[in-house]
Amino acid sequence: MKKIWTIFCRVIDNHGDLGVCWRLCADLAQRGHTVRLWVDDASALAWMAPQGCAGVTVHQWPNDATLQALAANTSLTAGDVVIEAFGCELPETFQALMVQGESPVWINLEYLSAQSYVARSHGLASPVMSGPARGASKWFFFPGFTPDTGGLLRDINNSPTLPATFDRTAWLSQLPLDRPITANERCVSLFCYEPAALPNLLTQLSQADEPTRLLICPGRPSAAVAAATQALHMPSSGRGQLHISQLPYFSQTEFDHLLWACDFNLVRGEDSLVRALWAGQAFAWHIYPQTDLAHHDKLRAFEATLDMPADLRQFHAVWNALETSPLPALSGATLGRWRDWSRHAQQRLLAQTDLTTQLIRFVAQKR
Ligand code: TRH
Repeated sequence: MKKIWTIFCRVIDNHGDLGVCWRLCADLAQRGHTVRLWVDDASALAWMAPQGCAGVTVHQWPNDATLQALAANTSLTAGDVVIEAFGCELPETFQALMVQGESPVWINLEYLSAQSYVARSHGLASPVMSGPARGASKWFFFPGFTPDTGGLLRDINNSPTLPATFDRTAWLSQLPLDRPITANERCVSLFCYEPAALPNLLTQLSQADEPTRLLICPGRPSAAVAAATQALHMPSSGRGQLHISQLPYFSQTEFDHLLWACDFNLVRGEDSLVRALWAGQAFAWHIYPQTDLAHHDKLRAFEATLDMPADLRQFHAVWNALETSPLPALSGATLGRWRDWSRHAQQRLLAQTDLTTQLIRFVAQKR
């Protein structure tokens, strides 16, 4: 049965909170559900989802007065399902609305991790101990990489995997770049925070046997590359075998195409990691760094769960500053092996039920 879903999202930093929520909203809507997204900063949707999505309405995170007025004047209800993304606290007035009449299923959608606590905690109930919804229960829903977790977002409308019909050359040739990409250049996309090994990567690529086009995403990656080229006294467009080009912000759909088109994708955070897995090209992950270094265990769990090859683990150790040795060399043969591993991981994950399907089933059991 089609349902009304209410999703609350707070943008903590970067683009992943909204990126994940938007993919979920659009996927639910494309399956015929009605979705209301309440978000405190929707500005990134202007480039992430410029066309919007039929069935999804976007609202500014409400204050209590707005909610009270809406409830009084428009008979706003909590809907059938309420998702609190990444532990963002729901407004108290909305919580009060949720306990009037038939209560919606209340889901806390958590961050993605391959660590073992995920399977243990997925689907557990958490009693609400205080506030207007005291006595109600919310349910933990954990995305993950194994069948005993909530799975990964894999939207039904946009093919997340590389289709045979995708024309890589045509797609790359329409990019607004400073210089067209030539047939012999291999393409590497860069979406990262500030990796300490970035100068090492630029130096290595500039001295490699094969020419490389490094395609830099805007924002933090672009700033990090500017700082690294300056420190290396390298021209901002690269030198030797390396040519550096700046990318515009893409929609999520076009961002996926970037990952399909490149020979090696340097991704970060949560959503772009999942999309790199679906793209099935060689990739490496810059994990979101945490001050208590909790991301070290998270990274190792990911490597172990997907049975990552030793030299790619070594690349990750250096790229994520767990080690300070030079990065493994990115030869064509190495990237080819990493691509084979990535496709194997992709096939394994495609055999599992996707997150939205699991979420819909979970909700049906709870209501
Ligand atoms: O931006 P991120 O670093 O987000 C992070 C992580 O989610 C992290 O786990 C979380 O704690 C932190 O945010 C708050 O990386 P991520 O998750 O890959 O999100 C980026 C989103 O931006 C993703 O949905 C893809 C999208 N994107 C585009 O749509 N177009 C673009 O041009 C670019 C560069 C990104």
